[in-house]
Amino acid sequence: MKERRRAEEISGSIIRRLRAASGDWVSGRELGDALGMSRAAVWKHIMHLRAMGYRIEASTRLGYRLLGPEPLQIPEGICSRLIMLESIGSTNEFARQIASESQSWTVVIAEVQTAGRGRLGREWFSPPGGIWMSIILKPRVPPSEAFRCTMAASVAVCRSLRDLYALDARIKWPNDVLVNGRKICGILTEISAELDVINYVITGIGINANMSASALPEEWNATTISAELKREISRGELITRVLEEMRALLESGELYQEWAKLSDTINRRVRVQGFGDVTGLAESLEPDGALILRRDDGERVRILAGDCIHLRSAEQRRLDQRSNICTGLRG
Ligand code: BT5
Repeated sequence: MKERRRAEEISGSIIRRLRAASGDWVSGRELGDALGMSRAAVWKHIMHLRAMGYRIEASTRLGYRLLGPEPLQIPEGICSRLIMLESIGSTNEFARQIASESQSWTVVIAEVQTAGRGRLGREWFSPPGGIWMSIILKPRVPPSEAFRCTMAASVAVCRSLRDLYALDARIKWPNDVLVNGRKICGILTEISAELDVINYVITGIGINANMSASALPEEWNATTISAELKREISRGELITRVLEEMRALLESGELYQEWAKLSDTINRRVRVQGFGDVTGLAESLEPDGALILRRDDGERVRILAGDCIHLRSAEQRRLDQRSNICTGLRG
């Protein structure tokens, strides 16, 4: 454990030095001298950084240089405090540790997460180039309304992706943003509360921004902004827009309506797993975040949380089969 932490510190220090050179070369000897290690040891750390997703060019004559991603530029005053980290286990975990003594709208952003997490302890892959951020909020609402933070984050991400890049972003209940049916963003809201008051809420937002889609396993059915647009974007601009939108949405009386409007889940056949396993038609969404599902036997159920799989409708399956037959004939 100690060794791993030491290795992480060295990697962080190499990245800081490469970043300070703004894309220029830094020799292996210079890095070795600064860190008190051999050039061979520096090379080992460079390999480790590459495995984490950093794009580092190496030349035996010139040394090393960092290729993208661009440093984040976020205007001051967008939040009460902005903490930018090179590498951290999880921004949500970091935020949790400082939450009690932090003001509402403290934002933590990391270039890389080494133990990024999804819901129920699942792993969240967080290489360089993505947007990994957590927002500490202290809303004066009962704990049952904490879901509004997830709502606001998902609507803010959708609107930003639509307005800035004309991407057809939609919300998959309860906490994903999809583009062309593929996951581009995941949201994890964690809360500390008494029975009737919220101490704090931490809303973690992970957006696959400037990352190659090939780094994401096919079975995740995921995509990235740069893969959709075939170009890289300014992450600073996107973060700024998401935070502005989110703040306005949390204060607006239209949040639930906007959230329901952007839903990709309504009117689909879905399977929801969590507390039980239910299949049926997603009929509507309620202001507290619940999904109303009509089961195949006609009974309506109200579900507050779970993993939702969009199933293809019988009609869609028929169309797909027909097009397969057509392709077969052509082939
Ligand atoms: C989520 O969980 O979608 C919530 C993700 C929240 C990530 C943010 S990043 C900043 C903050 N700090 C953290 O530590 N977390 C938050 P869930 O619905 O449980 O989805 C997790 C599943 O998505 C995994 O089991 C994988 O199948 C898949 N997955 C993992 N990494 C992914 C990625 N980068 N893009 C798309 N899918 C991914």
